[in-house]
Amino acid sequence: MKKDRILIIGACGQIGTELTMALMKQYGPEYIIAADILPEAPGLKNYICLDVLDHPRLENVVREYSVTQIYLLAAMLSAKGEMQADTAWKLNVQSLLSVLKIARSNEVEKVFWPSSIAVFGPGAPRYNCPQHTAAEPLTVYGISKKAGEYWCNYYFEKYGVDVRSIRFPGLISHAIAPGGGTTDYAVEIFHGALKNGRYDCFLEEDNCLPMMYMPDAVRAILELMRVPKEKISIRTSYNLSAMSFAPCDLAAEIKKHLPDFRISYVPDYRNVIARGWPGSIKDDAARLDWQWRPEYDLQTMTADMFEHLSDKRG
Ligand code: AKB
Repeated sequence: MKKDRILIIGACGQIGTELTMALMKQYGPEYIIAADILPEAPGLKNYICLDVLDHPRLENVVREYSVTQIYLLAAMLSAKGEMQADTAWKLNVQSLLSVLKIARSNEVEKVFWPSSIAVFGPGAPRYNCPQHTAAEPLTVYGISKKAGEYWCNYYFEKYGVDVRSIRFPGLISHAIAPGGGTTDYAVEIFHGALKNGRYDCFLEEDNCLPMMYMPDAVRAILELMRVPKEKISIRTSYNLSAMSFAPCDLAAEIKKHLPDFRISYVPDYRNVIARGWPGSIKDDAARLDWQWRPEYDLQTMTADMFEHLSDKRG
């Protein structure tokens, strides 16, 4: 049987850092090609510096390493995307089109690409937002993810490219800080709490959003990529849910660990972006098609974050 060779584009980013480790464990480090825009990534075997917008070089890498699976994680997130609209659009959509074309004309068997709750806009139900509903994104990032979802569906329907996708909520990780997202407060707050005992939150206290702890997100990707093709009923992108909370809920949970923790609210333009997104998500299709179940809730995620971050601080 042919061995899988996995190319991870954006291996040093928020999802990539932990997903690369998990894929190395699953397949063996020799089968993983980790790529990112950074000149080097100490500790990553088979690391290559790659600009995902360089189509000919990307295709050469896929051919040279006989890549069978591509995980495309390079993207510009919602908050930063509003500041750099053209760059965000180009990076988020052009990279996907490039990967889909390369997958189609080479022997790439599967592609993974993350979408986001940012595809939804104010027209979607605020709570228990279903898989199929009005998706009227108001950010460049959201528009790029919505367009990307339909490109995935198009390449599957028209050319049979086996591309799989998840609409992620805000992701929380102790391993790496996110950059440029609207949900980043949920990570920054832990660092603020441990370093200064306080945090100035850029969302209003009751601005509820769907969130997920990174170990659940990584497991979701691994599970989705293992599911037999015929079980996958959604070829745009699957809704996925784990927990939903507002900044005041997270602050209250943090106080259980650090009773003197103080939070203040200084909402900025990111608060407006978050108000346009659903506060919670229904993920019946993922539960039915590939038996998705989250493991972490607000309590267990918070405890685990403190355990890891406190270890790092010694
Ligand atoms: C962001 O805040 O932009 C991302 C997302 C919800 O996709 N974390």
